[in-house]
Formats: sequence, C-alpha cells, structure tokens
Amino acid sequence: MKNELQNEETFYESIIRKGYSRRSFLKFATYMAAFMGLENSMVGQLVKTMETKKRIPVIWEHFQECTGCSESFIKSDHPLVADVILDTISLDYTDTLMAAAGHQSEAAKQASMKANYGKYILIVEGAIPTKNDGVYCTIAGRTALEIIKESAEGAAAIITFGSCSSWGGVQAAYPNPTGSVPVDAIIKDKPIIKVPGCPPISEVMTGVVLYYAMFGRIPDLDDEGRPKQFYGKRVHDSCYRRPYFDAGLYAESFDSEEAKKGYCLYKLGCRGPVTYNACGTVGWNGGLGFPIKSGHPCIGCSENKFWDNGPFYKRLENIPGMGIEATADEIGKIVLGAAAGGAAVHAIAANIFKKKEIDENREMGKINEQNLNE
Ligand code: FSX
Ligand code: SF4
Ligand code: F3S
Repeated sequence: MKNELQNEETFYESIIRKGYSRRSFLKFATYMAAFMGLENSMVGQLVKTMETKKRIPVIWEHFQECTGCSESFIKSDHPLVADVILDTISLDYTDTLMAAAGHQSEAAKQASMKANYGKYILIVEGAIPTKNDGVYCTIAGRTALEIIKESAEGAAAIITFGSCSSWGGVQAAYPNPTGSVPVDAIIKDKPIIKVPGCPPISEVMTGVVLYYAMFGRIPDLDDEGRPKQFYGKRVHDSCYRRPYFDAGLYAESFDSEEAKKGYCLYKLGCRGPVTYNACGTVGWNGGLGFPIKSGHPCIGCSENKFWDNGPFYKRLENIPGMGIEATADEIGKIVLGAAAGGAAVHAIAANIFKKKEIDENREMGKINEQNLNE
C-alpha cells in the first residue's frame, strides 16, 4: 500500500525517487512509446504526460483463472517496466500480489473504491461462473458475480486480462459446467478493453494499462473490443515462417527434416492465419520467441472460444479473408500502407527478404519440391 504523499506523485517523480536518472527516464519513455504502439512523434507528448500525470488507482480482481495472466504481467523483461508499472499505477488491491491478506485486503479494496469512485481502472482476470447463483467461485464469502458488479460500479474503465475474462476461457469451454461467462456478459455500462491471450503478452498488458493511465482514454478498439495497436494483425502476418507458407513449404510432422529447417507449421494445425495477436512482433520473453519459434503451431489462444475451436493439430480447412496464395509481398504492401508500428514493419520486411531468398534457392534447386503446396 502506498502512503498518501506517494499517491500524489507524478510518474516522473516516482521514477526519480526510485533512483533513476532523467536520462533513463527519457530512454524508458521511448521504450514505452513502442510498447504502447505509439508513433515516434508522440514520444514528446508521452514524456510531458509522464512528468505531469498523477498515478492512477487500480483494483485488480481474480476470478476463475490459473493466474497465468498475473505471472505474465510481472515477468516483464525490462526491469523498469515491472518497477515503474507496479509503482506508477497505484495498485490498491490485487489479492495475488499484495502483502495484505484476508479482512485487511478486503478493507483496503473497499477504501480505495470509495476514495476513487469513478476514477479507478478495474482489471479483471478470470471468468465469472453464473450457474447456481455463481457459487463456483467465491472470495471472502462472496461470489465473483456479486463482486464484479460491485467493483465495476465505480470504475472509469475495465481492462480484461486474458482469454478467461475476455471470452470465458477454458472454464466456458463445452460443456461449460459452471455457466462461466466473460465480463462483458455481465457489465454493460462501462468501457471494456479486452486484452486476450492465455495468457496475454506481458508488454501488451503493460502497454494497455499505461496507455489508459497516460492519456486517460481507452485506445482504439477493434469490433471485438481489443486494442488495435496490438490485435490489429494476425500472427500469420508477421510470422517469421511466413515466407515458407507463401512458398508452399510445410512441415508434415514435428520430427521431420522440414520442421527442423523451420518450415511453416500450417499443416500441423497452426492457427496463426486466423489469430489476432502481437506474438510475431512484440514476442515473448523480451521478444526472444513465441510458440511458433519454439516449433509449436499457434493454437489461437487469444481468440474467442479457442478451446472449442479445435481440434488442435488439425490443418485449418480455410483461411477467411485471404486466399492461401497471397504472398508476403502483398501483405507487406498492406501493412506498410497502414503505417504499422516499427516492429511489425521490420518483421514483414524481413519476410519479404527471406521469401526472395527462398525463391532464389528454389531456382538453384536447393529446395525439395515434394513439399510444395497441395
Ligand atoms: Fe485465463 Fe489468466 Fe489462461 Fe490462465 O489468469 S487466460 S487460464 S493463462 O491466467 O485467466
Ligand atoms: Fe507462421 Fe503458422 Fe502462418 Fe505458417 S501458418 S506462416 S507457422 S503463422
Ligand atoms: Fe497464443 Fe498463438 Fe501467440 S497460441 S501465444 S496467439 S502464437
């Protein structure tokens, strides 16, 4: 819990109090701008906002979930991110991360909700069971159903972290024994920003929270309520294996030579072509990798009903919105034309280059043609 004085601090004052230099602060602002999907030209505005903006109170609820979302959030690669985010938002209640427990933590939440009525961000992790009056998830003797209604009432906006609170997640998978639903099935009168993924990428979670904390408004959302800057493109659009897809070169089994060479995982059931997420651009573990880079097809963990969308490991029958013959060059033109963020442009440009390399190798007879698209 923070003391009153610290709650009055701006982001900048908080960073300096923690012993960071102005130089590190400016570097951090540039880094965060990229996280938030902002253009370079907006870094100045971000610095100004960080210097003047007071910390924003956050209440973070946990319902039916595995806590993977919290794990992801606190495992951010950049030390300043974990440090600054957890400090610059005033995280007044999160029963997973806070030191207080039991009655103390519940009292802290009530006090913060009262003092910050209409101003706090409500973060929700986990789905809400509705069957039998919601008895399948209770905290401090109250059901999640009861708690979400109470916490949402005074919230300025709600951020749903993870596929559980965004879509219902594994709990809502057929036959959904506890009648689990996502937050927007219950709360209808508040802005809701969905940050799906099982779990979501750490940098995306922090980016969305910071965006709201900095600018006091929700980012542009797509039709399903996800921030466009992170969910505007399919995993397939920036996948580094994309040139192999376009060349019709696929791994047929996990233990094949083609799999070892890094060929496309489409025939092994990859759902990258129908999954909107930033895995190919922002990446996991500080950008080091993502499931496909580890040799596993994308299972579409950020999409609605992904547990029921399977079976996993079965080739997609068709790819809506795009013919299988579309080339990296065409995608490149679309994305570059849409003024995408730097990382996305880089990934696409690298793919176009790699596609050319494959074409050249093919002409020189270096690629086994038996693996071509059927
Ligand atoms: Fe769900 Fe978050 Fe999957 Fe787990 O808490 S999105 S089960 S990774 O962690 O809610
Ligand atoms: Fe990458 Fe999957 Fe698309 Fe292949 S199908 S390019 S592995 S996202
Ligand atoms: Fe999930 Fe697919 Fe990314 S499984 S983590 S959306 S690559």
